[in-house]
Amino acid sequence: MKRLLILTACFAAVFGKVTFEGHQVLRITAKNAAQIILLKELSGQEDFGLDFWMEPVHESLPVDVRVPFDRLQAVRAFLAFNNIQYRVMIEDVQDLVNEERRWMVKDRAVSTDDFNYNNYHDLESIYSFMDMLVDENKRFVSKIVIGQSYEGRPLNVLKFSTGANRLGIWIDTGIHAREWVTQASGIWFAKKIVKDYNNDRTLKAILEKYDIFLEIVVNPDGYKFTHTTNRMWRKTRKPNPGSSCVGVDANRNWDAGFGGPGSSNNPCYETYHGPSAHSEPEVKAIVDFVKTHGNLKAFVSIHSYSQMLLYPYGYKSTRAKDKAELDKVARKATTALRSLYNTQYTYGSIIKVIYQASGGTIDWTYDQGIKYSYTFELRDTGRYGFILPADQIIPTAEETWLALMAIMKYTKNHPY
Ligand code: BPX
Ligand code: ZN
Repeated sequence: MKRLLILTACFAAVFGKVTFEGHQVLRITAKNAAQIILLKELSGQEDFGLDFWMEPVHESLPVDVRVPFDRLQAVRAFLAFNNIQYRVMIEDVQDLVNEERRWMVKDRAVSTDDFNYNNYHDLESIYSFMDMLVDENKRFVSKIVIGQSYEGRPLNVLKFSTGANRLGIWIDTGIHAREWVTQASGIWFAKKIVKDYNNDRTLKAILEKYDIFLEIVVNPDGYKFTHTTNRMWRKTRKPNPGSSCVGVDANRNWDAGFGGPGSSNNPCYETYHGPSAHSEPEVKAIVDFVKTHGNLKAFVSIHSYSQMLLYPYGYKSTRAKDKAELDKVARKATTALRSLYNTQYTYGSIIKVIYQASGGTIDWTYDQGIKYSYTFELRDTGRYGFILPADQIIPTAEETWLALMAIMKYTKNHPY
């Protein structure tokens, strides 16, 4: 029976879509450091087939893990034997994935006005959205191709600009493929900017001093793969020589404490840092853009989930030089965010609020001199995790926009 299940899983992986029938997401709450050590041992067994959505780090943070059907009994027994508490967050992952797919109809939008913002879209639809938006707003919006993904897809950045020689604000979504609410929010932000530019005085004032650069799909190969093959893909899609495991964690690939704690040198891990800093073309393209531009003043990189607003550092416990100011702006931003739907965010430095993580995006941008470097972890806090229902896309984007506006407005008033 077990052999049959493994065979079925391999078949799905090679010949079609990976399915998650009977997979559960468990939320494990460790009582003490000893239990965390036990959970780390479990997560270190890469061939055991568990997918940690939230890694074990410290007993103050819950651990979320997707457990394949044929591993459930063993995991439950392990937890029970060690007296570790847990509850089932998602009864059947495939049910949620099916529900998500039922909503996703093929797009036939011919303009950005009839685009369905309250839905998830495949890569082609997102790319065609960008082209429509540029076509409709030729003087204000343009598309820059900053490079090519490993599989040869264009890395598109939308540029919102009302004049020459401006300072810059960068926003990106979708560096991790499976964090679908981020790409969907990125689409909504793009439309919001063109809609509000003429009505919102604050946004107008921001755009009089700054260009906004928005990369909606930082990791297009991974995003494509989450649609065609494996909804739970996180990394890039570059093969790793000498390993059958594919991809690099693009949020461990930056030259900021590269290869240090909180990243893995095992290509089969979700936090694999890659063979060298900036080895991934998707990361290198942004690195080149940041250096060539030379005048970005804010850099916001958006992930999900956990409802957090984070600032440097992640790779070291040293306080950022501007910690007090970064903290103040984070408070303003999360307060603005909460004002809409009462969504609660925590904020602070990466290493304090989540965990030590080396080679992360905003540690690098901060060390390049971009003071207002932030990472968001959008909704939710784990009820649905990466499979956030589509009816939460617009509310998530709306509330996040208030936080982004707070950061951009502060940046406008404090460019140095
Ligand atoms: C965010 C910024 C810098 C370093 C780490 C993070 C947390 C982020 C990650 O581990 O890369 C968490 C996430 O968005 O990937 C969600 N997750 O844990 O899967
Ligand atoms: Zn992420």
